[in-house]
Amino acid sequence: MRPIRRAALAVVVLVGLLVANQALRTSGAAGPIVFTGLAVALLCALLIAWAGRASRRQWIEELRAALRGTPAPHDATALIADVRRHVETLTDGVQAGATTQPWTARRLRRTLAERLHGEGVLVVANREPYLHERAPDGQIVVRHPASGLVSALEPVMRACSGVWIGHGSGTADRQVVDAQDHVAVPPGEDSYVLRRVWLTEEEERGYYYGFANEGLWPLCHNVHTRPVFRREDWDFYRDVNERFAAAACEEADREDPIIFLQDYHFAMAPRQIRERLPRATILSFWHIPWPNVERFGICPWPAEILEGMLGSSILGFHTPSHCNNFLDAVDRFLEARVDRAGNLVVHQGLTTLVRPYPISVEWPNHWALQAPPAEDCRRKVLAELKLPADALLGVGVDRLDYTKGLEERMAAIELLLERRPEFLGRFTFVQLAAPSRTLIGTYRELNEQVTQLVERINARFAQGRWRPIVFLHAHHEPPAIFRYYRAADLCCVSSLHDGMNLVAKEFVSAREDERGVLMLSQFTGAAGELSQALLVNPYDTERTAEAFATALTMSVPEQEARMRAMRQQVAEFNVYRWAGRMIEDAARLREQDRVTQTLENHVDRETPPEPART
Ligand code: ADQ
Repeated sequence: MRPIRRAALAVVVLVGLLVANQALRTSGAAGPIVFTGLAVALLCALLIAWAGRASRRQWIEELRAALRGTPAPHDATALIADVRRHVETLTDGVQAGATTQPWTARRLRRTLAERLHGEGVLVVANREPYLHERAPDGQIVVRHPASGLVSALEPVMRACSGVWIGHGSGTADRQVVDAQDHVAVPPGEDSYVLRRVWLTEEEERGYYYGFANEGLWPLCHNVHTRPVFRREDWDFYRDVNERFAAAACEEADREDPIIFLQDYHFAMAPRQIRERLPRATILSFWHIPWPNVERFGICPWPAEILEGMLGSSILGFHTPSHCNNFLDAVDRFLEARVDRAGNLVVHQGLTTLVRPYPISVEWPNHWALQAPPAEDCRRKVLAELKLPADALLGVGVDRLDYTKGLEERMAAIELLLERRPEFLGRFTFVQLAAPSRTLIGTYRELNEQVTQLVERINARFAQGRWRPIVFLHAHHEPPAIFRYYRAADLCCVSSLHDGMNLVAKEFVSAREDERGVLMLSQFTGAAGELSQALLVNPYDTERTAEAFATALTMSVPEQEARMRAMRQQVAEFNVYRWAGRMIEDAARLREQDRVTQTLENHVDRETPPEPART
């Protein structure tokens, strides 16, 4: 094909696809408009492609042949059939997306089967969903890690099947894998495969504790903790990303797999995978906030990180403001085209869709379904804590992390008890705090500070056996956590900055009795969705203390009205919707990619070779 004709075709196809893409993006309920946009765009591309490859004389000959009923040398039937098939797939998807049916595990499975032809998903996440640990009695036990990412993604994998590639960090992890480092999970259900990647202590220190958690984690959270960036950590980070990228490619059984990368541990992996599998559909989700551009510039390798991430086909954040911050960073640090209206970045010929996908919890929550009724949970928890039946109970459930605002929470409880003595001896706050990242000094210091603060407040207000704060510094398995959620009169989330915060949504999902009050920091992504919570600024100790008092004295009808509204919100915007929307977007991208491929293949096949130049 002549270069000029190829270029013209490429432009037309591109325009066609962009029109279709634009129509899809602005779709919502406008199904017919989308359909028309798509059909017109594809038809234009098809006709011009077909017409463009023949000269005028050929065109007339083909027309005459067609009229005579004899097959033309450049019969477009195959092309039309192919394109029609792709248009049908695309419009099926648009119609499926426009349905008002709620998102469930079943619908997610169906979406995968229909839109991605049942292709399994390859998930890459640092944290594994199940750890095998050697217990003191020598038995191997299974543990669920304290991680919002795992809580969200695990139900999605149970629904979708596929392979989860994660760091094998349990003490007995090696004992249970096969020769491919695979183990089927969940134990006893075997819904999907866990592939474990092994890291040396040195690698873990540099990549995980160093670059990811002393560098990127504080960089992305506005919590006034200085990020630490070390050259050797950065080297480990890139190398370990390469290891995970290689593992994902090994697990792929096709040249265009769907690979779903999780979080700030894998900023470099999208491009590393793209280099090995150019046709892969790569989804990346960043589970923490993305900082503003000045803050991001603190990182010594901003361009490398952005380029790594732009290997993704789709890049998801929790909120539009995180997306905008990311686009600002691309604008500042890369030579790239940023299309803000279309949420697109085009960099070195690759297009990445950058969109908000607010994460959530499964609905109904299987831990809530297994938990005893609220009355029983309350009785059991009060008995464990040796509290009377009329005690007022608050709960906090967090990893022990400086972003979660534990000290601010304790300060507000102290002020509450100082100002409102009627709660002395009546209100007990139980803090479940999972040890986290304990190799990092800042986390060990936080542990010290919170422990001392709790001791001081308890010493100040103690009455007989009663203490205002019960600090349970330990990992808790989900059944215990859900028992506390159900037993409590209030749940307090006081993060100083949080991408989403799933504890808030878990609490709501646990309260089918429609009771209990959620106090929620305004600096969480969840605050944008759960407006019926008591929103607090954790830096404002006075108002947070007042909010505790409001929660503890809230009438039952008001609790029910607020909880009902929040339950509706979380039920509808659940984690299946989160995953489903990303999968639908991925399916559209794949179909668009296939249309382009089909047109190119047909044109290349049908075009006679150019005469050799003399
Ligand atoms: P996290 O910072 O881990 O998640 P979050 O979303 O609140 O925060 O999830 C915490 C999870 O750990 C919950 O599932 C909770 O039940 C569990 N957990 C908390 N304390 C525990 C304990 N003591 N023992 C055992 N389990 C405990 C990151 C981001 C968040 C984002 C999620 C998901 O920081 O902003 O919401 O990813 O994207």
